[in-house]
Amino acid sequence: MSEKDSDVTSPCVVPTPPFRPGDQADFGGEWTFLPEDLPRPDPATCDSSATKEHAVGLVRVLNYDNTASGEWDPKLDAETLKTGLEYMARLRIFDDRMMKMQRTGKLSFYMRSLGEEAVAIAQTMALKEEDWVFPSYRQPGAQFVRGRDMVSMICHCIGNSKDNVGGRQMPVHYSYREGHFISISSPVGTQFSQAVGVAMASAYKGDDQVTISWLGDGTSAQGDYHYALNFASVFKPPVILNVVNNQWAISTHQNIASGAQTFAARGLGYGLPSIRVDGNDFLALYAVTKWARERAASGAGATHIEVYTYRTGAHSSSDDPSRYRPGDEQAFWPGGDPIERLKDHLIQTGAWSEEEQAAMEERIDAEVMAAYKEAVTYGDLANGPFPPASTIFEEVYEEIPWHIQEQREELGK
Ligand SMILES: Cc1ncc(C[n+]2csc(CCOP(=O)(O)OP(=O)(O)O)c2C)c(N)n1
Ligand SMILES: [Mg+2]
Repeated sequence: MSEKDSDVTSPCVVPTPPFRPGDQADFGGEWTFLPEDLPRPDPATCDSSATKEHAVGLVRVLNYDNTASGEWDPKLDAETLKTGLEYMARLRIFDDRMMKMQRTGKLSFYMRSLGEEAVAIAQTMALKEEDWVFPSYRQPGAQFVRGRDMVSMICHCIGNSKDNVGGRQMPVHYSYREGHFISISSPVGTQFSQAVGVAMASAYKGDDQVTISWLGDGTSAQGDYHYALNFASVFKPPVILNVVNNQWAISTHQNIASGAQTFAARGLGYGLPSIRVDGNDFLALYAVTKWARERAASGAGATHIEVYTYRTGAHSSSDDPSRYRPGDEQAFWPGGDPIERLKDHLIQTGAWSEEEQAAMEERIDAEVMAAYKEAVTYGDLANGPFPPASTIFEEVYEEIPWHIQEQREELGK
C-alpha cells in the first residue's frame, strides 16, 4: 500500500531495546530513591490513592552501603536474615549445579533464578505457611522456604521414576502440594487469575489463608493479567499480585510491555494499592509483602506490586542473551546482587562473616551434590527408569473421556 492510499498518518510505534550487543548500557547510574522517601501507610485502611508515590517511586530498605533505614525496615532478627541468606545461597548453588547437569546432557532443560533469588524467598518468608503460592518458573526458591527436599526437586527435573508429577511436566515446572505450591503453568500468566479465584474462595469460606502470585514483565502484556486485576479490584480478595520486572522477556525488552509508565502504576487504574519495590533488597521485599499480607488479612483486599529487578542470566538453557543485549549489561544495573547485599548487611551488623559465608556455601554445595547422586539412583535422563507410559492417562481426568480411553487401549496400557 502506498502512503497515499493509507489513512494512517503516523506509524505504529514498536519499542526497541535501549541497548543492543556492542552498545554501552546505561541505567542512569545509582538510583536516587532512598529508604526514607516513602512512608509505610496503615495497611488496613490504605487505598490506592495513598500509594501514588509508591507506584512510581521505589521502596528500599537497604542503602547503597547496605545499612538499613526508613519506615519500611522490617527489623528482622539476625537468625531470620541468616535463614533467608542460606535459602538464597542454596538456590544459586542448586541452579549452578543443575545448569551444569543440563550442559552435560543430564537434564533436558533448565531455568535459573540468577539475580532474582530474593524475590520468592523473601516474599514467601513474609507469608504464613498455610498461604497459597501460585508461582511462575522463576520462583522455585519458595519451595526451599516451604521445606521441599532437593532430591525430590531433582527427580522432577530429570523426570525419573520418583518425579512427583510422573513426567507430565517440563523440567522446573514444579508442583509441591505439601507446601501449598501450585503447579507451574507453561502457558505463562494463567496463575494470576487462578490465584485471584482461590483468594475469592478463601474469602467466601472465611478461612484466613492469603494467596500470592507472580508473573513477569512480558507476561503482564497478556489478558490474564488484566482479568486478574479486574477481579481483584471488584471482589477485593486476600491476594498479593506481583509483576516481576526483570527487564527482559526472553529477548524482548520490558519496554514492549510497559508503555511509558511503571508496571506498578497500572494497578492504580484498577483502584489497587500499588507498590514498586527494589527486588534485589531482601528487607524491602519482605517488608512490602508483610504489609500486603496484613492488608489482605484485615479484609482490605488485594495489593499489586512491581518487583523491580534484573535477569542476570539467560532466560533458560535454550537462550543466548549475547545475541540481543550487551554482554556486560548487568554490570550497569544499579540494584546490585541480592545475596551480596544481604550478606554485606549481616556482616556490617556483626552477625556474619566472609568465613561463615564460605563455609556455608561449601556445605550447601556438598548437599546439592549428594542430592543429585541420590536422585540419579531413581533414574537418569539417558537410561531411566522413567515413569511408565500409562501415567499419561492417569491423574489427568476424573473420568477418562472415551477417545482417550480408546487411545489407551490402542497403546495397551
Ligand atoms: C502464553 C505463552 N506465550 C508464550 C510463551 C513462551 N514464553 C515462555 S517464557 C516467555 C517470556 C516471559 O517473560 P516474562 O514474563 O518477562 O518472564 P521472565 O522469564 O522474564 O521471568 C515466553 C514468551 C509461553 N510459555 N506461554
Ligand atoms: Mg521478564
